[in-house]
Amino acid sequence: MSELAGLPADFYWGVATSAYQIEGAHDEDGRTPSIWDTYCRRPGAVVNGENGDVACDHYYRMPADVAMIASLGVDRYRFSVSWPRVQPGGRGPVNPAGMDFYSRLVDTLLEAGVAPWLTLYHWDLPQELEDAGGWPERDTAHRFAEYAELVHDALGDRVSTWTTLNEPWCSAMLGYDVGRHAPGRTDFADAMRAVHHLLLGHGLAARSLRSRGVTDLGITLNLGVSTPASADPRDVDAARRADGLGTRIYLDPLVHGRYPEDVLADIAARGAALPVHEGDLEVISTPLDVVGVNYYSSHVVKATDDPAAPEVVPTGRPVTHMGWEIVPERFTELLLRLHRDYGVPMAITENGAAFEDSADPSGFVDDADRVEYFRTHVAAVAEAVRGGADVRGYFAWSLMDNFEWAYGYEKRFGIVRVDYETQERTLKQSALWFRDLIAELRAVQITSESTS
Ligand code: IFM
Repeated sequence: MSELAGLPADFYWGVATSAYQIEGAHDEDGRTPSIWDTYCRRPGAVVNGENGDVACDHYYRMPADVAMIASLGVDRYRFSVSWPRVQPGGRGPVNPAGMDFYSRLVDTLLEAGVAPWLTLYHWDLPQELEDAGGWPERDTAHRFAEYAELVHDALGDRVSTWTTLNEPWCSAMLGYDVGRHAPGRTDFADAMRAVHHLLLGHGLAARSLRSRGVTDLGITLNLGVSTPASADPRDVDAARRADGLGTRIYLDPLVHGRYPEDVLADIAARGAALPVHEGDLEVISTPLDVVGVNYYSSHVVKATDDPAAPEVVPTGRPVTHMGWEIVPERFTELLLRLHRDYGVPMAITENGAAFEDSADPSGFVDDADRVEYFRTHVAAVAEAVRGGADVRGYFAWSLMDNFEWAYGYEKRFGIVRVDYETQERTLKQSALWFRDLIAELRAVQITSESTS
């Protein structure tokens, strides 16, 4: 408990999921395909040819899932809305049946005493918008803002926390440059256009939500620390580039209203550009109430002959089932750096780990490795808070095992085990640990309030 000293009394705890990873019901009640439905059908794209057609069947098991969330004692639940479920095709009127699912979800959460934290976009772009060019097209940003308004019309009376995008780096780079995520395109110039239009879409939606009275508004970024492998100026430059395309290209325009000059130069050297129009940066820098930080790992990078492709050097630290090194101390470093360079309030909107779980006959998983991951990372957050970082809450990724994108169902991030044959949920040791941690912290707070 002492390693958590310094966390404010109103620090909030939650669990997180996203629509495509858990909902299933992929073609029901008027939902149309997203880019992920299409990508999953591309041979070889996803491990074992898996997809989110059924996933955790959350669409039909939502009431029981919310009861399970509430049983953990969390303050908040972070979920995302599936755009093609509530606005099939990405244009036109709302689909009442699809929106009704989220309305019921929000009501059920509120009745259970859990505050909803809504993310508008966790990667499931309606396929029709991709067919029209996807995020490299400017119009997609406008479609996104319109979609945000539809969702706010329906849920704005009950949801107070709104996140526009989840991890735009993944949408742009994995989706349009590397091709390991939907839509699976491989063109760096398109990826750069996507970066700008994702940010523009965020800004347009943020403006609109603000004008409707939203006062708890943010964006979520996946961030880490890039450390040079040596003092060799080439390695130092490789780390600068990684940080430029991973962190500063998002946070500089969002917070300071400008793209970093060195990053623009790197992009230009690769024959690409950010398609910035007059006034865009003003829109993109609409003030934020919270920056969501998703942290999993950090990298040591070494230059190669191709400046665009630095090598990630293993440091020998233990890794998760994703092969990601476990480096909680870099989490502290990251949060302190974000505080120093951007000065924004933050929440940890995702943190967690996949491990090779083995369930006993009752379905229980004694995931000591995951507990240790959470323990050290929550402690790293507290250390950053003691160092001055303004971090307001922490969400474990993920509530339950789910569809891990190109890895299918092979990688399990849940604190709750899902048996995909029966859809049975079983709390893992990490869920019990998380539940007890929250309860203990509350008890300490209540005791200190009553004695002060
Ligand atoms: O499962 C993903 C999530 O959808 C976005 N952040 C990273 C997680 C683990 O890869």
